Amino acid sequence: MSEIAAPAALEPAELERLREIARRIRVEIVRTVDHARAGHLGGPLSAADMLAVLYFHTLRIRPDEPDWPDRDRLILSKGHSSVGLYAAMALRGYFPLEEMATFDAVGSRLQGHPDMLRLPGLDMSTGSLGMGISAGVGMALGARLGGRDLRTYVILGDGECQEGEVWEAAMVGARYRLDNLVAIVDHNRLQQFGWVASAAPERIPHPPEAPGELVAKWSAFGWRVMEVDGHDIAALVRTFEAAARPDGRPVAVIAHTTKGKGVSFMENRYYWHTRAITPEDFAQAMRDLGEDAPDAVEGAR
Ligand SMILES: Cc1ncc(C[n+]2csc(CCOP(=O)(O)OP(=O)(O)O)c2C)c(N)n1
Repeated sequence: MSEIAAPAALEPAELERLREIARRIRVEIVRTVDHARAGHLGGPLSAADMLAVLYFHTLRIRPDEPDWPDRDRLILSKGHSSVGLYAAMALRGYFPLEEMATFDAVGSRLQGHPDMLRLPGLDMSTGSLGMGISAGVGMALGARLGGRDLRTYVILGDGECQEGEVWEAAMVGARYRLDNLVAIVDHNRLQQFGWVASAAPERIPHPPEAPGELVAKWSAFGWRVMEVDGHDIAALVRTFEAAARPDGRPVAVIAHTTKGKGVSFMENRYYWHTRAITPEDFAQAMRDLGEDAPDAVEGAR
């Protein structure tokens, strides 16, 4: 019922480059949330690899011309993971990396949830879960009607897929055969307070999702479904390449991920969805991510 993209050659140097970018995105996520003393961690960390591949390999974009009409569109529908999106955008050159220090501050362009009216390069304001995919359907339909060959990518959370609006949009996307639309589900099996199944032994407030349920649902709604290890850079590259070959159906990429990926004590812990970081946590996180942090413990705040 789902596809797995066939292996394709990816230059070792390109693979290394993308891995390093994903690592740097994770470092920026932790550093920024620590500095702001607020923000989400688990969700952005789980999406870091897909953001690296999208922004540095897949998307047709011009960071110095953010309004370029033919750019691919990217909507982070799970807008609470904005800090990961900002890290990818800063590293890609949309704005200076130093600006990350303003994250979540009053007046900053980098709000806790993405605000397209403030930050050039954002295609959609998000934060209220469930809405991004509807906007993506509109953008994909608009692109087709306008004769533009751009693609629209929407990143959703798996918890977000509990929102009814997601499935209204899924119906419409299939109805209009929007094969220029790719929904990427960050399937980390956790949300704000737990869920689902074995990954959350501490707390399971919702009924466990059956294995393969998301695959079955998107398929039932008429979408072409692909599955991928959401932390395997090479697999993400070839999955997005395969997703770009149109066959008359919108594509749902179910990316199997780990919430908090890359920071040992955050992985698979729902309570790291959002939480303040202690100096000890920060030092450990930097070590986990391959950064030296002796100064940061003392000087971070
Ligand atoms: C409509 C709506 N309801 C509730 C929230 C609060 N909220 C923010 S993140 C989150 C959990 C999201 O879980 P998931 O979609 O799985 O994202 P991830 O695990 O990748 O962070 C919730 C309930 C929200 N932002 N929007």
